[in-house]
Amino acid sequence: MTTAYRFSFGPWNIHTGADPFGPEVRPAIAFGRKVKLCRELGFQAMQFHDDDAVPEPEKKTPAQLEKAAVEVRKILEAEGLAAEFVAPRLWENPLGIDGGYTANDPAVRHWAIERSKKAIDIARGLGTKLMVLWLAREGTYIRESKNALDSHKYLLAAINAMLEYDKEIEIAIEPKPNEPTDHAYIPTIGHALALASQAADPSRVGGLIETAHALLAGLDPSDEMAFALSLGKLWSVHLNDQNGLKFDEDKSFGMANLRAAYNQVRILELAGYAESGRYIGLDVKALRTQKAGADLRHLTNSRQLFLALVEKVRTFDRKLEQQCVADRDYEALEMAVIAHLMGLK
Ligand code: XUL
Ligand code: MN
Repeated sequence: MTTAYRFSFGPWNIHTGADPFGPEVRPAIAFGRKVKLCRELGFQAMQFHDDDAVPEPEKKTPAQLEKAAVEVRKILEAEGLAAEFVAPRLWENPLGIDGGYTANDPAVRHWAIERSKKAIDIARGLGTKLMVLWLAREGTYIRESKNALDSHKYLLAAINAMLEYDKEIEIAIEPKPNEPTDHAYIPTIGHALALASQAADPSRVGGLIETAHALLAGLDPSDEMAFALSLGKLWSVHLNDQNGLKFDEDKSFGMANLRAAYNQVRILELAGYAESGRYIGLDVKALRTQKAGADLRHLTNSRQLFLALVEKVRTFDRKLEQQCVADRDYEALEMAVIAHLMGLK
């Protein structure tokens, strides 16, 4: 088993099982315990929404935010952990009901940028330079309700305001095509990196690709990753899985489509992602049916499967691959991949 990869997850990936149709089914686990579990389960970093780290950021000054975040950093460091990134959580605040950066109300757009600056203050305290933008409600349910031409300008303005506020931070856009909105702006990594190229400092804007989000856009996650990797822009991943076009399931990595999981690992291996020092983030959720005490398997299973697939990629017969490609015998190549995954001789 390789140890070169570094893993992360967020506090929201250990949760009570509440969903839109029912309440909590497992007791909440305190943040301090989650940090300990993070290390015990073999992870090296935690991911944060701004208010995962510091509650009610709007009520605090930059100095207070940074100070509070430094305290969280100490809790992490006591376990040998780092903070991977901070994401401004605009979508849970009533102000952001119709989006933040792309809201029709200029006062809301202003709030969204100010809140994002507060997330940057928190990132400073936590000791990370990486900000993640999941553009949750930046889209529409009713197409005519916003002017999409303006929306894209507003998104760029928000990104530029963040880059201007702190000259060190880097922004990874996490594209997703839908949910909670009907249609989200910036649905794919192509959109994200096109927007990045127009930013005031394009070198500080990249992407984070989540398996399920790419699948919801009808795209192959490994090709989405390859596109970003080829441009040096894959700054994190949210590996998970997704059983077709339905709600964002956040299934354990590889559990719906093992072959697609293998190909995601293959592309990360081909690109030398482990050596880049970037993390393998697992944005997975325990099934609601899991009992308390058995509600961490989604994290351990995903990590274990990832590492097993790294071995599969590394032990695939390269000569056979080259021969199949040279012969243009892709049927043979495909069977060799499946046989390798299944352990057939
Ligand atoms: C939503 C999602 C978020 C982001 C972080 O689908 O994936 O958890 O990863 O804000
Ligand atoms: Mn995610």
